[in-house]
Amino acid sequence: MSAKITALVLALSSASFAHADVITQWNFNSTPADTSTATGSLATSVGSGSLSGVGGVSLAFGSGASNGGSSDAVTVDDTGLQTTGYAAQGQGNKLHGVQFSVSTLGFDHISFGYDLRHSNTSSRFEQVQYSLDGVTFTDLAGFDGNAGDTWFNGRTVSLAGIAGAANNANLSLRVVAAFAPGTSNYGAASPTGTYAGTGTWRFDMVTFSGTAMAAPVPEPSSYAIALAGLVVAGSLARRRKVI
Ligand SMILES: [Ca+2]
Ligand SMILES: [Ca+2]
Repeated sequence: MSAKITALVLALSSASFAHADVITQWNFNSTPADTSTATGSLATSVGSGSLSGVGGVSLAFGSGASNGGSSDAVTVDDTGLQTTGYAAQGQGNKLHGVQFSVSTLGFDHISFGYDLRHSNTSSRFEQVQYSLDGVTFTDLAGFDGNAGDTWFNGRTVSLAGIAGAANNANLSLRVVAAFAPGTSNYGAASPTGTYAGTGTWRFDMVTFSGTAMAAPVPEPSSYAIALAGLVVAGSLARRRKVI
């Protein structure tokens, strides 16, 4: 195989193994860093997007490093998004939490991830929901935060199988407090705790990832023509050497 053909084959191979890119991320840290984890930023740290409390949940800041810490690599002034003001026991199932909205234009194989610290009295169960239009939300995955004052890092859900999540100008994900499965009540994160709407969830490293959509791929017949052309060129070159 000539060097030209080898190069072309390698180029075609690498195109089909594109890696995931971070589309948007929030690390909630102050920019520039200051001396207080009680101050932070709601602005994205990578890409663009917006966030908001859902169902009257209030937003503030708290340490991203306490209680074992989030996955944030920052060691000085690591802040998380502190949330509280959740529903009273037995009320508002899946209606209180935080919403994150981004554009995934130009990306497919979308995934969503976050770190979450549950306080002792916060809801043990999280429901992740998605919306393709910012209006109608659908359950996607649930998680169990079965310990209080504890970070659960690397929560990840894939939207690769959700038609319309890719290349979407208005994709929204919500993480909301959910009743314990099969019941009409919230569970407390701490096995010895009692749920209260004043409990807190603290987010960090909220991340949308995806794979950059390739430019239109040439038809296989185009590859064949290109390869044939190189083979002919290669054989002509060899003939000239023989002569
Ligand atoms: Ca700060
Ligand atoms: Ca942080």
